[in-house]
Amino acid sequence: ATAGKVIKCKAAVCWAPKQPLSIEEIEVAPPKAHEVRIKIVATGVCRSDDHVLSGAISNIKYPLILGHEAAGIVESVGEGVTDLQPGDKVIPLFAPQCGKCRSCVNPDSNLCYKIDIGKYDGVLLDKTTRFTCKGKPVYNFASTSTFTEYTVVDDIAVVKIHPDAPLDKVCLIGCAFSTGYGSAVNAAKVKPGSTCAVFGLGGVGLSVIIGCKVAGASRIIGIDLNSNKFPKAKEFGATECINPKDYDRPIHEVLTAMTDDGVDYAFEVIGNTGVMTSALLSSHFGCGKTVIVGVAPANATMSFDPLALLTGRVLMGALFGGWKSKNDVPKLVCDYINKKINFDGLITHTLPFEKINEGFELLRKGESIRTVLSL
Ligand code: COD
Ligand code: ZN
Ligand code: ZN
Repeated sequence: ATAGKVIKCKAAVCWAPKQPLSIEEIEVAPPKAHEVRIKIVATGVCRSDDHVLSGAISNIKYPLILGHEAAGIVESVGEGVTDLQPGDKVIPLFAPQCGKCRSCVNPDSNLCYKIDIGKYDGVLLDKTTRFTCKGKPVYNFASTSTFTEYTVVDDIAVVKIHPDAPLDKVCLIGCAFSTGYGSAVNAAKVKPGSTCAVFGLGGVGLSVIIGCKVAGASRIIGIDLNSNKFPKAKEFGATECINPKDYDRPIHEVLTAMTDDGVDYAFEVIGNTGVMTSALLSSHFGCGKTVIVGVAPANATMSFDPLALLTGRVLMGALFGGWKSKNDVPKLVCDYINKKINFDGLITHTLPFEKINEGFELLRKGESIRTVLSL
């Protein structure tokens, strides 16, 4: 009944940084060719959304609708959309997969050229947006914009998932879980019996721990400045947790002493360039691998003695856990349904969509791992 028509609905509009999101009535235009209109059912509150709210991302365009970790149901599709139909359960993809660009055709890369993160053009592929509020266009965020009852995305930025999937849980496959878990099993390729160090025990860091455990690591050391994060980390599989504040020497020295000259795999899941160097130096000089998962502030640089790499260490990064989103997200959903993976414990809070600002407060106070908003 709504197909082909403009939908009026509620959305959390970000008019400017450093102020609460405001729940507004917006208009959502019908999907154009190769676009999909989705009814969002559940969406998580992620640190990256908060980075925009805090003003940390300078090249973003306002007003916009944030949110990129979600699950929903297709309301209608534009011309030429062949892989989706109304009623399908879906997950929007902030890391799209066009299937045609140099990265998409390379089996070893997942960084599709059509990704908007970093560029922050804030529009769909046709360079316009489907949202308006109070007569003004409202920009998209991360190809997805999920803090709204309805959104429109390009068909390369959404994928159909199994009809049995619980949307209020699998929304985390849209960001936190996949990013962390894939960093361990895909990017680092953690081996059985190995020793891992995970710096930062937020939702993404805990998902790295889940991945290390599934991969068979025998020691998983969690590192965080907030010791309140330790019980949860241990629940997910950390064998030890340490707080840098409890030591008067650099944390990489503590770790190398604990691990017979360094860990096999180190993960930076904070976005702090100093911690990135610590992670690198915590890894074994001859065979350690370090994966950067956190996004550092704009213009930040990392510095270290290149000898650190010359002796055999590997330093790499991965976005969205290295997953090719359209191919891999449905498989991760099936792994969840079949209980091969579980991340329910990441969801510490659930709130109605209207309380979205409370969700951000919980994240800022360090009280929540993930808040899932229901629409
Ligand atoms: N040393 C040790 N621990 C620290 C330090 C420090 N110097 N600073 C902060 N911490 C701890 C905090 O106490 C907290 O527990 C943890 O680090 C960070 O957790 P959260 O809850 O703030 O963040 P997450 O887990 O939700 O996400 C963190 C990322 C940095 C991974 C995230 O913001 C990010 O960059 N994501 C990956 C990039 C990406 O894919 N972006 C696109 C969509 S998200
Ligand atoms: Zn995210
Ligand atoms: Zn591509």
